[in-house]
This record gives sequence, structure tokens and C-alpha cells, in this order.
Amino acid sequence: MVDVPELVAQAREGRPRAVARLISLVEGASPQLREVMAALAPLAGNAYVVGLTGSPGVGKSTSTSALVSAYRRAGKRVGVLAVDPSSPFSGGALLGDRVRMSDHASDPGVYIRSMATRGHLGGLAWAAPQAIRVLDAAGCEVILVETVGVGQSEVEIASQADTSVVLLAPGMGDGIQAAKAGILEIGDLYVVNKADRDGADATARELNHMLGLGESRGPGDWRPPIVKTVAARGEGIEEVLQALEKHHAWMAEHGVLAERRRARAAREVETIAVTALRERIGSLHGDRRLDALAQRIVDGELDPYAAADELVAGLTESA
Ligand SMILES: Nc1nc2c(ncn2[C@@H]2O[C@H](COP(=O)(O)OP(=O)(O)O)[C@@H](O)[C@H]2O)c(=O)[nH]1
Ligand SMILES: [Mg+2]
Repeated sequence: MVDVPELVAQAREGRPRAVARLISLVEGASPQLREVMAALAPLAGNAYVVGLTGSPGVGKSTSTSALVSAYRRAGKRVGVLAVDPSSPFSGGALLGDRVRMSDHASDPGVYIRSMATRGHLGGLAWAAPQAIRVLDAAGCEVILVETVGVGQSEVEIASQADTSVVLLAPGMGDGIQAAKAGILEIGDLYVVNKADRDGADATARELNHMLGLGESRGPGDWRPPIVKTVAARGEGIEEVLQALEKHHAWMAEHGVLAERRRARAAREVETIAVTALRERIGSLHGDRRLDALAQRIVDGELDPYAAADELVAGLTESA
């Protein structure tokens, strides 16, 4: 058994091993998970969570690393969570990221963690917010969450961030892909990276046009800015940081930040509750309550909907 209060105290002091241990407890769905989350609850809620998404190779890790440097210069403690929902392996795509992140390896003000979800999207929805909470409680003021864009999962990740950054690059056919993936609805900020390459202006123009098409904004509404960067050289990163700070301030001013966090917490509770319920129902196969209900359906005494209601009611009562 892990001494949770001690571990949390050490994480609060910024000890990386304690943070790593806590995230492992979360990832592994440890029996002590509930104790961990209860201990963290009063400590979390201070971090600004930024999600970065986009196709593989667009420059998310390079941008993340450059943003870490920029935030460090601003004196902020930073956490990085690299999530790869597409990969069943924990290495692979994330390996290159480690190299890109190695600049920050010796900086005690930065905590970096990779997470692979072994193909389970539901696992991501469930584990990532808990890992974010660990980093938050450990005193990270900014948490950057990098996800490989694979359709639905990036929308899911976007729903876990305060601000969503969508990255594109010229010549990747990203414009059309973006529209398809519904990416135009999730970005609070768009970055056209690899601006050192031909076509960056065209990509930015196309994006600007597409963003304008669906426009029905009123005065005071947020208009997602488009920033061009050369992340590999750190160019434009300061502008990205400024745009992030602006969006953060705008959200705080208009109650959007609180609203997003409530919606996020609600979804989290929903996910946990549904998972718990499903587990209980799953373990009911061969249970005599289920057998009895099934018999009544066969006998024409009960319809399956009424039986399901009865089953769910019974499950929550016995909890
Ligand atoms: N030319 C150019 N290459 C870049 C730029 N930013 C990143 N790259 C390169 O693009 C490749 C993919 O970058 P990476 O950050 O791993 O992309 P990710 O898969 O989205 O995380 C790497 O070889 C980077 O060095 C840039 O601004 N310009
Ligand atoms: Mg990457």
C-alpha cells in the first residue's frame, strides 16, 4: 500500500518521482485511486490547461517544447501530458517527443509525462483528466496536453482543455482535412506551423476563409486568431503565448472558463458513473435478479425497458 498523504505532500513540493507515482496509480486504475483523487480534490483547479492537437508531424511536440521554454521564461511551472490514443504502444510516436522534450529534462519547474491508452478511447477520456488533476495539484500553473489528431479523439481532448490549439502545416492537405474532422469547431486558436515552407500564407488564408464561413459571432465573442510559427526555430511562439493569455483572460471575463470546467467535470462524473454501472451490470450475468427479470419477460409479464429500469434501480439501491 502506498502512503497517499505522504505522496501528495511530496508531489506538492514538486518532487517528480512522487508526481510520477501518482500518475501511475491513476493510469493503472489502482485500488487506491479513490483515495488519491479525494486527497487531490481540494488542491486542484488552479492550472490553465491548454490542448494541442493536429495531424502527426505537424509540429505539436516541437511547439509544445518551445511553449514550455516561453512559459518558463515567464516564470511559470509547466506540466506536459503527451497522449497518443492511436498507438497501442507506449513508445513509438512518443519516443521522438522525448528527444524534443529533453531540453527540459533537468528543469525542476517542468514535468513531462507520456500516456498511451492502448487503443481504448474510453480509457483516455477517463485517465487523462485524472492525470491533469495530478499535475494541477502538484503546482503546475500551465498544463500542455499534446494529442495526435485522430478524428473523434481530438474532439475528446479538446473537451478536456480550457483552450484548444489546432495546428496545421502547409502542404499536408490539412485545410480540407480540418473541415472534415470538424476541427474548425474546436479551435480557440489556430497555428500554421512550418511557416518557413511554401504555402503557409495560402494555408492561413484558406483557414481564415473557412473560419469566416460559419461565422455568426456577436460583438465581444471570441474570434479564433491564426498565428504563423516556425516552431523548430521558436519563431512566433511568443505570439502563440500571448494569444493563449488573451483567450484565458477573455474566458475568465465572460464566465466561459467556469462554464467549460463545469461541463468538463460533469462529463467526467458521467464517464465514471457509466463505467461503474457497466461493470456492475457486466458482473450480473448469471445473477438471479437478472434471471428472474428475464423469466418475467419470457412469460410476457414485463417488457425489456421496464425490466432494465428495475435492474438499474436495484443496482443503485444496493450500492
Ligand atoms: N521546416 C520545419 N520543420 C519543423 C517545424 N516544426 C517542427 N518541424 C519538424 O517536423 C517534424 C515533426 O515535428 P513534431 O514536433 O514531432 O510533430 P508532431 O508529430 O506533431 O508532434 C520534426 O522533424 C520537426 O523537426 C517548422 O517550423 N519548420
Ligand atoms: Mg508529437
